Amino acid sequence: MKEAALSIGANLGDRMESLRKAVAALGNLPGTRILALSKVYETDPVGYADQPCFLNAALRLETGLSPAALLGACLGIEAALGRKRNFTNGPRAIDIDLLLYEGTASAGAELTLPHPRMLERAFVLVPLADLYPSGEAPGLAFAEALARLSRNGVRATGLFLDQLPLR
Ligand code: PH2
Ligand code: MG
Ligand code: MG
Repeated sequence: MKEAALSIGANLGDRMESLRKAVAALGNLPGTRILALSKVYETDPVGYADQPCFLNAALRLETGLSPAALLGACLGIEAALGRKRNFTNGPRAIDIDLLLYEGTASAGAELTLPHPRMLERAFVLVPLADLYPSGEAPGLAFAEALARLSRNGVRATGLFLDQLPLR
């Protein structure tokens, strides 16, 4: 089994329901188990400002799937949950991003690991720090990057994905 860290986000429709369904679907992938879930944060949009706030969270899972298979599964879950691809950084019903996979560093047309923009994004690193409080994830030390980022646009909601029944 390999350990992976993912970021999930939603800013259209019932955002919490979308995150919950994404977690349930990830946990149902073959040979895959959710290990830990971050708190749920409400975050100001980054990259393209004129859109609703996001709910963001992060999770750790263990899986027998390869990085490419896991990425494909994430895209499939996004499609099943009604994601329509419109424009870069635009609004979406659900986004599932593969951040880290077992310390792998690789660059490809489809997938780069660690996720190439994660160290610039408080909406990724603040939830990730719930999972790795030391700021050391397998293959990536992110404590310094997190310390440099403003947390202004990232607010804890008091919502938790793991206290809700999964359907
Ligand atoms: N995702 C983006 C672009 N901007 N902003 C926030 N707050 N949260 C996101 O998940 C997000 C974003 C592209 O994937
Ligand atoms: Mg994304
Ligand atoms: Mg994405």
